[in-house]
Amino acid sequence: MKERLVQIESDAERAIAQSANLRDIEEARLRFWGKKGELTAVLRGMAALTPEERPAAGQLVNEARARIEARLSEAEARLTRLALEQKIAAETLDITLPGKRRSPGHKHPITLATEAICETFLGMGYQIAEGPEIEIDHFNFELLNIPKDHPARDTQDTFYIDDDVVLRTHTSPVQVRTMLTRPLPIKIICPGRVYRVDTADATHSPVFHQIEGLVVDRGITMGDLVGALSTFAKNIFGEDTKIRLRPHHFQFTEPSAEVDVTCWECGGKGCRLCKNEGFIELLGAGVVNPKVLKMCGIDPEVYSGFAFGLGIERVATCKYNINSMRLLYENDIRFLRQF
Ligand code: FA5
Repeated sequence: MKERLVQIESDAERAIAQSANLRDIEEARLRFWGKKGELTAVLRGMAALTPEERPAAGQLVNEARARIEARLSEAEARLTRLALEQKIAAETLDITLPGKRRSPGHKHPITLATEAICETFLGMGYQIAEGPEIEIDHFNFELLNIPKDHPARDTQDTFYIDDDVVLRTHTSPVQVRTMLTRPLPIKIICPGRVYRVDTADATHSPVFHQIEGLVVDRGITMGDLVGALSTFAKNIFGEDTKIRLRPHHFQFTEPSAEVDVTCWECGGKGCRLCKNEGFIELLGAGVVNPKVLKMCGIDPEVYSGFAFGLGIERVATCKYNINSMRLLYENDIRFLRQF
């Protein structure tokens, strides 16, 4: 039996030394230690020994088993390390390969124009107010002195959700919401999206953006409106820009005006861009109608105000010399990259 054990141990040593991977080790373990393994057979053979022979034989088998097991474990650890090293080597990143270039996005011209306009008014002490795009008829029309069936509604026909709920046609309902909720004096602007049943063309879109302005305090006059709008126009279009007010009609301002700025292309001399007018129309404005103040709970004998509403797309197309509003919505990357 002793010779047999020496033989098994030397076979095991050779098998372990020849193992190239973990599977070989596992096979070696089975060969000596499995159910039909060589060492297992020797152990079974001990049943044939006499009780006196058994302890010494058992010790021999145990010692051989411990040595073989130690070699197996050591080889297993070495081959595991080797397998890991090979895996790491195979997965090494090739940092010399050129990377994928990601082009960083940038702001859309409508956002750029909105930010420029807001910054100008924030610099003059205005605060930003907000209102919902889904508005009730009461705020969008009625409290702005545009009763149901009034012809003034025709120019701002919109998408009705039901008889009383509309997609807002202008940012003016935020005037009403502000007057009903904020303490006086009021000095706000409100940028936002608005909706109208307008056919898309070079100067119109059914969904567009406006910025509303509202100032209510004691002693506010048309002069304050002119001052605020000239500062705005100079900041956005350049120091030499002048504004011109043409009489107009809005139900919620009295008097009302449409406000033009001198054409930045020709400086007011007249050219193709301004259709020889020297001016380009930008917004609607006026002194807040006392009726509106009253409907919003403000005493028109004590307080007065001015309001204006400008189309952001109009400012963007003017400021960045874009000849059609449609380009702002097509999301053509070649166009957008220019800003
Ligand atoms: C109004 O919307 C008034 N709420 C403005 C106002 C506010 C007047 C406060 C007085 C006091 P109007 O419909 O003119 O007015 O629109 C204002 C601006 O929005 C226009 O000058 C134009 O620049 C822009 N605009 C109007 N319709 C469209 C459209 N379909 N697409 C793009 N811009 C438009």
